[in-house]
Amino acid sequence: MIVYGSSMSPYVRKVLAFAAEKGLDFELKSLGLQADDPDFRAASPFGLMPAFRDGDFRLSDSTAIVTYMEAIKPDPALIPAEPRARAMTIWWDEIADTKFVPCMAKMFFNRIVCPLFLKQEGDLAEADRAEREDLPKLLDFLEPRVPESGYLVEDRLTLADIAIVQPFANFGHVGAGVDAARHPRVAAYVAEIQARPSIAPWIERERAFFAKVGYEPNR
Ligand SMILES: N[C@@H](CCC(=O)N[C@@H](CS)C(=O)NCC(=O)O)C(=O)O
Repeated sequence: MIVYGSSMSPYVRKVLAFAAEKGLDFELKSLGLQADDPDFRAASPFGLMPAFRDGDFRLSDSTAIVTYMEAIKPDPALIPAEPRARAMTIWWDEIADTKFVPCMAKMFFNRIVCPLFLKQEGDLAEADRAEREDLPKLLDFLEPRVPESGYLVEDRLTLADIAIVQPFANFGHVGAGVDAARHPRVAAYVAEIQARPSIAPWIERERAFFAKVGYEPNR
């Protein structure tokens, strides 16, 4: 199995973490945004990462890819079978992809992607506004929904947790950490899930990259 993309993308890191939690054997083919690699393009017609290949089967979109992984290797179950738990898991995945990631992207794109990869000035005002106005609203939403168990669905690890914590790694990269005094449950929850061996090494690798290129969050 091949996953195409960069772990810096929360969508890609979600797939990498999911595959690792499943114990699937995969290789990451590292690519930048809109890469023209023909294998990547064959799997991702719109040029979005992650893309995926298993033999002659090609696919893109993180949720589609993890759905395939769940079907070919049901154990351990990361997308529950029980109807309500299953629906809630997909809901959390969607919240991650359509609420948390777009908020994070305003900061990550303008503070990191623009200066570091595109060699152009980012819209720092937009990044600051997202951090000041959008992020606290999302954290206020999440704070009362983090259960005592430390898992969002079925009191055990599911795709819901794997998806929701990914943008938080990028929040960290851009210097927008969670204030544990204001959002203590979120802070503890994110730290716990991110520490899993399926996730932590990717974040470490990204931090090492930023340290190597001398990146300091530009705010
Ligand atoms: N819904 C897709 C979103 C994928 C996506 O937007 N990936 C971004 C990177 S985080 C990308 O490849 N962007 C390149 C572009 O927009 O041209 C998924 O879940 O995989």
